[in-house]
Amino acid sequence: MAVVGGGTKKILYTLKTAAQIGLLDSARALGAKNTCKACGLGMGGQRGGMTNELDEFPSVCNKSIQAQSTDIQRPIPEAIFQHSLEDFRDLTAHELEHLGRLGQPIYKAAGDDRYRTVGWDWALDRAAHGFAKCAPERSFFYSSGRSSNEAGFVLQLLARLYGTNNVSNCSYYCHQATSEALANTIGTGTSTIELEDISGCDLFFLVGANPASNHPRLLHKLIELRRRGGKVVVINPLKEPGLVRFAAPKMASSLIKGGDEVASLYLQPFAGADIALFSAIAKVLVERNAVDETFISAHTRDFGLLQQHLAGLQTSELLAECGVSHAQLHEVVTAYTDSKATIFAWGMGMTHHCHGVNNIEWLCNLALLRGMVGRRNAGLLPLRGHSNVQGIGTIGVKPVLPEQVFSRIEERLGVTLPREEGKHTMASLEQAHAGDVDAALMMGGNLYEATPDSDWAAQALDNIDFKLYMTTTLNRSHVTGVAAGESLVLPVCARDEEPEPTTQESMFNYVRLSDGGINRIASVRSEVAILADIGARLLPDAAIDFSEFKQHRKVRQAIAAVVPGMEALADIDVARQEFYVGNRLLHTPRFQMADGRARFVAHKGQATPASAHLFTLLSIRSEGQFNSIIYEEEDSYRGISDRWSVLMNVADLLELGVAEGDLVDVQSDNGIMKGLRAKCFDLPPRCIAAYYPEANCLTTRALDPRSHTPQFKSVPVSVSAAR
Ligand SMILES: Nc1nc2c(c(=O)[nH]1)N[C@H]1C(S)=C(S)[C@@H](COP(=O)(O)OP(=O)(O)OC[C@H]3O[C@@H](n4cnc5c(=O)[nH]c(N)nc54)[C@H](O)[C@@H]3O)O[C@H]1N2
Ligand SMILES: Nc1nc2c(c(=O)[nH]1)N[C@H]1C(S)=C(S)[C@@H](COP(=O)(O)OP(=O)(O)OC[C@H]3O[C@@H](n4cnc5c(=O)[nH]c(N)nc54)[C@H](O)[C@@H]3O)O[C@H]1N2
Ligand code: SF4
Ligand SMILES: [Mo]
Repeated sequence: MAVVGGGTKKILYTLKTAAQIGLLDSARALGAKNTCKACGLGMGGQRGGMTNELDEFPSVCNKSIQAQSTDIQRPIPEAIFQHSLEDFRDLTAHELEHLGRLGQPIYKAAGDDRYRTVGWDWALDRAAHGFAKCAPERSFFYSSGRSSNEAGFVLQLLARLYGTNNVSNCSYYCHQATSEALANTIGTGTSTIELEDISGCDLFFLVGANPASNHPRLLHKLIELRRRGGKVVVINPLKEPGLVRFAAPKMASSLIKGGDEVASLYLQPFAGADIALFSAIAKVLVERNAVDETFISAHTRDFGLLQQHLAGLQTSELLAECGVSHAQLHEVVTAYTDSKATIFAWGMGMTHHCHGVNNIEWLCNLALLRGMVGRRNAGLLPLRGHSNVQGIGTIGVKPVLPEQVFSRIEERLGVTLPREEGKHTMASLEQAHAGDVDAALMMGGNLYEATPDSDWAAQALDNIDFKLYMTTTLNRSHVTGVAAGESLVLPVCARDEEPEPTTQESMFNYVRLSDGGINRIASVRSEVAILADIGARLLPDAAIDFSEFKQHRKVRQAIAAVVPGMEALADIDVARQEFYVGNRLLHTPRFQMADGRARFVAHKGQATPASAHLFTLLSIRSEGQFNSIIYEEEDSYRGISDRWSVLMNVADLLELGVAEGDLVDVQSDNGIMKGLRAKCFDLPPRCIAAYYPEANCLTTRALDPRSHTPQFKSVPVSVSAAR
């Protein structure tokens, strides 16, 4: 097969002439006993295919099928790698992902302009060499949330025995604010409810999330809730069409009538102004004596502080700050006081702000005020992103291990771990940008496109001498920010191809077992085996025999021995018994705080810092993407056919003299997006929305000081008609 020169998109031309693109058997994939790879809601596992933990079946989910679609591709033909990095960078994210599966290790030497395929033995030696020649404190290890508990555990142990706690995961771009806030208020860091509790609640607050696209099966639950007379309150600046009405594919009755109503009440505060709204709700609850005094005095502390704080606020000022009317405030408070069992759920609209932790502490305040945490059918539900992001955190892929896990690893595995505090994701990239990182391992994910301030991110990554990626398909990180240093990319099995079973934890704290076992591409390897092989080469004298960890059961036994609540993992492959992580679900008000009481926290809303930019940009996801993986251009629920679009309020369009469909430029302190197609949308004035990851050329590196999460959803920008 010849590599064809000339013109753009040469690689695609090569592929076309080779006619090699094709799909491998997909029918088996959908029926097999594996956890759904896409979102954190959790589906499949030992119940099979699309069944959930309540045995609800069948419930086809578009996202799950999309996630399979890139895994079941044929391997990328070897000749493609004769192309230069520049050719690869010409491709769109969609084209890169759809070149096929990475079938063999590829390597690029420092300064070279292209990858070449290499053998496994050579690649593993090189991987170990890349870390052996650097000082551990000048390295970091990152994992996305698609990898298994087993791979995550071996990754963090490898890093720590090598000598660094610089171990982080994508939750530092995602739900870290949730973990911080919940630890500070109720003493645990995850959902207090299980899926079944949604079947028993009568009110559901859905704040800063768009599950119609991002957690599709949640919509069935919300429609069921509406049908039994319950209410859904949506709080979101953007009027999401999929949260107004939704046609649930599982429900024939829903499809026939053209969809069901989802939101009973839709509040649209200004972006980033939610705390003003939450404060107003809390103030009215207190003024109306509609708080649960018995619960507050028996199970909480610091209510006095909150009362004092609320007394100093004016309701009308709070409403002016968030742009919600008195009538709507009255409606939401009435819905809440009428409810006997309320659930609060939230997503990235809460966490992607410099006050992300404060936002979530306020949601906790609202729940605690009416005793809605620590009982059946009521509680707190963070809507997690990746299908195993919660598990990756539970088993220790984080910069600071809980003291108990740390000491148990040392005692029970007979090793000594480093004591220095590890760095979170952005801190490691800052270190890289300063030229102080020599080696990095990235298991899954797409750090370049996930990070704010794209040019800066590329530079930070390019400053790392040796980069090791583990992936199923190619993405922009493998071809951007790799020009200067050495880069090695290893092809891994997808979840259903794992040679041995693996486990995953859902956002309801439910641990599933995936059988794996489908052999699509013989030359790819399991993440656990790769890490164990690197461990054996890099740390031959370690107190742990990494080769033993190639047996996933051995890894699970180690996790069960050191992570409290995970004991049932030890024999899950024999018992085939999926389980809830211990001490997480809160069906009684016993909080894991020193005094057993949950805590109220009183923060002011965030004053918007003065800026020359008059608009605030929210970066959002479309129906046709999973993070940086773009499956299709179209965003069906929002009726947008082109990702290079910007959603704007009609008054702003008029003021700029721009008609719907015209092109506009959006500029921040970091960059510019030129020629975005204006789409008239129902969102507050001066607030605009554009798609992530493209919008990361505009986002800034401002972080929430408490969770270190970038403010992806409140970026100061200017908008003008395209020149
Ligand atoms: N199809 C699909 N599914 C996915 C993903 C995907 O990319 N595609 N990604 C996965 C991942 S990793 C994650 S984390 C989740 C993300 O799922 P979501 O949490 O739903 O994430 P987003 O779409 O980024 O943003 C959610 C909503 O926040 C709103 N919002 C923005 N700013 C504010 C604000 O200041 N206040 C309030 N109240 N709302 C605000 C936006 O309008 C948007 O509707 O989805 C997971 N599932
Ligand atoms: N502006 C802006 N930026 C954001 C966000 C936003 O809303 N706005 N959202 C943030 C959020 S919530 C998140 S979670 C991050 C996402 O950040 P990441 O998790 O780092 O990125 P993804 O795009 O999910 O990674 C997709 C890649 O994972 C690899 N992959 C897929 N499956 C597997 C597998 O089974 N094993 C391995 N080893 N690799 C696999 C493939 O290379 C695929 O291209 O982005 C963050 N960045
Ligand atoms: S809702 Fe999430 S976990 Fe369930 S099938 Fe869809 S993508 Fe998978
Ligand atoms: Mo996420």
